Amino acid sequence: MVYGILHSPDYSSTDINETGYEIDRCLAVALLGTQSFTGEDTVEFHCHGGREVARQVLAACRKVGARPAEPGEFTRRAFLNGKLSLDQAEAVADLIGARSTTAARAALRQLTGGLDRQLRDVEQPLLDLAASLEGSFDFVDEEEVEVPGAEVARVLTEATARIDELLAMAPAGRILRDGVQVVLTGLPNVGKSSLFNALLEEDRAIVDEEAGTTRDVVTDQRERDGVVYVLHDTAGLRDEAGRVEAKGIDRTHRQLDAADVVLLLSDGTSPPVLKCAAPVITVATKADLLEHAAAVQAGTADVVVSSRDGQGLEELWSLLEEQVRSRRLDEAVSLGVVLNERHRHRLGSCRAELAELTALMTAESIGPEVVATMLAAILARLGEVSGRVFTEHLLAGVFDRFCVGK
Ligand SMILES: Nc1nc2c(ncn2[C@@H]2O[C@H](COP(=O)(O)OP(=O)(O)OP(=O)(O)O)[C@@H](O)[C@H]2O)c(=O)[nH]1
Ligand SMILES: [Mg+2]
Repeated sequence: MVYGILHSPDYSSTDINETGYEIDRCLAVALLGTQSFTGEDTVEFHCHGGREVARQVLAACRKVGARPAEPGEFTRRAFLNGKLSLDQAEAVADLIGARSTTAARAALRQLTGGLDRQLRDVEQPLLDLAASLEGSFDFVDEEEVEVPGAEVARVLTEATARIDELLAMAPAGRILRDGVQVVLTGLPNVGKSSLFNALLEEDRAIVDEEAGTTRDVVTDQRERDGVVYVLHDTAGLRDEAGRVEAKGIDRTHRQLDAADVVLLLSDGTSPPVLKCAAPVITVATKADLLEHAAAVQAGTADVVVSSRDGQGLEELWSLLEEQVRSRRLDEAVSLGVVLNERHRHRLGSCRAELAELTALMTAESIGPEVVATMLAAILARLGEVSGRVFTEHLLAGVFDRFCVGK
């Protein structure tokens, strides 16, 4: 580590005014050998902030042969030099992009090997089995090395169960990365925008007594206990809507398809029948106005709220938090397993291939060679998740989403 004067590169004399000029007084840190992030020799300049100094330092580096790094190049080099597995490299991007304290904590756990450890737990028994099978047909003439079918079946079942455990944490991964998608829906005028504002504690969406006020989807987010909730206020659902409102209602339906949780609001009138995959929390609104008939109807709702005086809002948050807990968020964070679409897809294929092999073994007696070949394919697929097996195409898909300098 050196503190000193950084000169422009054409400086070659003790008299700085002769051929070069002083750019900054800064700290230079040389990280030599394999201890750096990338595992290669690295020099860092810690200069004073501000665009001009940084620009000049970069220009000076370029003059002596340096070039700007490609997006994700540092992390790609770290991966290629064996400093990180592929899922750890992805955790770097997740850590940078983290939108909440919980997401950052989970990404850091993944970066320190969370998912990698879980993957090794799936992989190791399969590798051991592959080795025993290899033995069983290598030494067939010399000594009897038999791998009983029951043992093969046990290892396959165990691997399938472990993959299922990981896949069950996929929704948590998405929530950590993108937040919990909460869609408010119901008939026009039931108080969706009012509740949206109340949950955000901000006067964000237009509220009016006229039905059909909200046309477009209005989205905003807030963090609660380290989790990001992305709330979507939508156009009220009704059949007799005008042209523009009908377009808004189309958007409501699209939003419902992408929801993690739906809040179905009603202010005493019967709520519309919804077709959506996400769990629905029924919310009786305008509790401060409830008359007897409405109050009876409210009794069938999951929660009764008033955006005006705030009653029921904490209870509603508790129901939302319950939904998050059911997606195994705590477990994903503590294990450092933040699955993305790539992991999910490949683990899903692995699982399907394991099921195919298990079914084949049950249906007919197949030789150890066939099992070994299928096992090798499954291990290769698993290796793609961690990056122990990779192609240039796979790496491009991962590192292209990084920003420059990471
Ligand atoms: N007293 C009372 N009035 C409410 C409450 N929530 C909403 N309102 C009123 O109900 C009317 C409709 O509220 P909005 O929040 O605009 O309803 P919306 O469901 O978003 O309506 P659209 O966007 O038209 O579908 C407004 O006049 C609000 O002031 C509440 O909790 N208590
Ligand atoms: Mg509205």
